[in-house]
Amino acid sequence: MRLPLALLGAFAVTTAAVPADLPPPDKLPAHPEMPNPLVMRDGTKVSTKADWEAKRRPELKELFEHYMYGRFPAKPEKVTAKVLFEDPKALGGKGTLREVELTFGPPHWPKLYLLVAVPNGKTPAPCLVGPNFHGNHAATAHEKVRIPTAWVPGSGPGVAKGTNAATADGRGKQADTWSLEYAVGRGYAVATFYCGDLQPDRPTVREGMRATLPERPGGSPGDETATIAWWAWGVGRAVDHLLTDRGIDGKRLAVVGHSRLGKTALLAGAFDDRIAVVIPHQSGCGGAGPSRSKNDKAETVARITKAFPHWFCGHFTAFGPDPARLPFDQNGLVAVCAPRPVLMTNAEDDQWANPGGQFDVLRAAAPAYELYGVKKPVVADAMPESGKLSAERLGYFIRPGKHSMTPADWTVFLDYCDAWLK
Ligand code: GTR
Repeated sequence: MRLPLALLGAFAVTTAAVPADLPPPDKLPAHPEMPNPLVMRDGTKVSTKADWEAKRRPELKELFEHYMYGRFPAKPEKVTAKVLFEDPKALGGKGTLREVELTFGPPHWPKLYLLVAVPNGKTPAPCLVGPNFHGNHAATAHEKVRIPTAWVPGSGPGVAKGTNAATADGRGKQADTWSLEYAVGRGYAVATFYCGDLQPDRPTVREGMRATLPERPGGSPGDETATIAWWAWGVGRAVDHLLTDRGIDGKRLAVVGHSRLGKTALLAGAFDDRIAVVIPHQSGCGGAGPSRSKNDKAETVARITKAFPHWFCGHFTAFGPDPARLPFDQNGLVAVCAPRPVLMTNAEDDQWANPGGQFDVLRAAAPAYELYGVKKPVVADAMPESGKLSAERLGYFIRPGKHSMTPADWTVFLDYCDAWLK
């Protein structure tokens, strides 16, 4: 059942109803190890694909909504698109670049601006879609690309000191991060949007999509839709549009995101079955990294909920002192993606994102894939060697270097997509 939360004119954001009997975090039993995704709350183990799909998978999704990301908003009734510009000879003549304004609510709601690069002469093309940190204008120097008017992080390219306003100085400064020209050269479309247009990345202000929810007396309830869930929902709106774009093959969509947006990519993939391949890049805690971390250099639930309380719902903060009480770990979220391919990509110097813990998560998600008859979802018991892509259905990659999304990472994303989408 889906319940309306905000009724504004003809539009409503609805979110899933969560069973009333879910105990508060401190009343949950502790599981020191990552829980088996196939074991139901009542202790029964599902052993068929039918029971997984009808019982355990929906239960897991509800648990993730209630205790971690907040209620996942439903699809809006309608998404309208207005093309802001189109250049058929962009990206060194290899691609068509367009920017589309997506509206899905009344005029005062945020809009999503989707930058779409499509390879010329190779359509309908598979497409990687994902949110960006600083604005579409940073992903390409193309002068027609819109500069965000919403709040942007002060650390972004072309943002003057002491301001949170994007400027034309940022144009193309993160072209490598999105590698649009390279991707179209390999026959892939790429679609990206600035996450802050939907939900600015700051904790204290009630703005963006969050402001469309009714204020509740006593503050936000523990399961209110949090920032990462709004970003992931935005990926779904981009997908709504991409499915109407004749240049794009809607059956071959991959979601990609870096770091906090990698957490977003995993959640988006888990909650939107239209996405065929899921690539959380260096996503760490709250993404593909385990909440029950055994790596003392990695980010913990306590640290992340203190620094970024708005990324998760209120209940998640309560698990900081004792993550063993979580009724799931991130292997459960990967399991929700089954049988679709998931690739975790990492860097050796980025221990904060817990590359080793992510490999454990990958392995602990395998039982759900096995229900679909996938024989060896993960390549091996040990982490693949550095620089070598393991392109299994539960794929893994680690390279030398640090926390960043680089052209070399795009080579790996697209090699993996070649294996699963070509
Ligand atoms: C860090 C945060 C990480 C990661 C990263 C990023 O400060 O601790 O969880 O999300 O930011 O998004 O770049």
